[in-house]
Amino acid sequence: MKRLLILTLLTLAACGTGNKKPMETPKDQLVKRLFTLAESSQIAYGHQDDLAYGHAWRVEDYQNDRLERSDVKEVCGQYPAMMGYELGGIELGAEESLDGVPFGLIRKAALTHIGRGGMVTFSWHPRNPVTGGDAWDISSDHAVKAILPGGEKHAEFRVWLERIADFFESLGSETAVIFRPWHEDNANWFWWCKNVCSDADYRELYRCTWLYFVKERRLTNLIWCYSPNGPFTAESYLARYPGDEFVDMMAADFYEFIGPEGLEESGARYAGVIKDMLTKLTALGTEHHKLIALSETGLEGIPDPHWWNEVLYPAIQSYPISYVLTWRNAWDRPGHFYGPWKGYAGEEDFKAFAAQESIVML
Ligand code: BMA
Repeated sequence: MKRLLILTLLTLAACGTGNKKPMETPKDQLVKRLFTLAESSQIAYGHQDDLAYGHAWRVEDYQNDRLERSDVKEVCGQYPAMMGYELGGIELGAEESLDGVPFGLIRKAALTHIGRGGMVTFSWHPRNPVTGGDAWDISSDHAVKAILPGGEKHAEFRVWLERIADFFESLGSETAVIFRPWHEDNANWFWWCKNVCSDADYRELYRCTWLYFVKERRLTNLIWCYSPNGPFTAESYLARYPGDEFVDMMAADFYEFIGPEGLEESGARYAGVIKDMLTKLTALGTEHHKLIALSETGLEGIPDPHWWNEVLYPAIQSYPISYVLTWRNAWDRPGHFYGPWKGYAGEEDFKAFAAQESIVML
């Protein structure tokens, strides 16, 4: 009898909480989904601001709009798997982003896309906290110092963080998204870039943002993406890396610009840099156990009608990146587009790209 009792107790203990697998959180599920893509040589295609506007159109009355229109879908019949949205301006309590998109529309677009089975990544180009200029205002080398703990703008910065954290909270506790703050930091065009902010201050800025969101606000549904600009060496990539505890995804941005040498050469040069970056990201991701991605790329106005299949696809196709995102199709600037749209010269080329074996649409 006593032995039976002991046996029963042991069995119960084995079935107890100690043996239970912890519940998978929405963030765990999204991380798993992105790793699965990468491990199966699949790359999710992403487009910035896809449901909010496109080439020569925009959503006017978002509350009564089902957000079905998409330049990408009009070309290939499918939505992108990933969509990017931009939060610049939210820190000031503004109603609309720096690109004139209401934050209510951004929230609805993100939730609509996720509801359809898609994934969302957020960028943030906040104003310069010292000069009041935009994110590209590099006239002061004091902006980051001023908002760090001990700086004269720190209290104001905490209000900024509070506003952006409120936005993420409003997406709901079941919604996981990628957050990609302080990007292209190794370049020289934002007030948090290398030319106006030391490596140590940059790392503190990123960590400070993470600490506020994760530890103070308990926002645990964000995949933290670190994305400097290309090209880089492993050393220069890591020089400002905030640390494994603060980052889930090691990504990078890089665009093609057509130089005086012409289309073909600039395409080849761009592809060479992309391959070099992705080789390094592959090694870094393996070493640090992180997801990797090409978080922003493109060629403004895509003048090469074969760009998608002859330049972009061969450059990315053999790397384990979870997604590639091309930038926005501005509704009010006809030449400022990085994705396809109905009527653009490379429509057929994009269709073939979306149908490539390694490319995943929604
Ligand atoms: C840039 C341009 C700008 C835009 C900014 C933030 O690359 O597209 O027009 O304001 O991104 O979205």
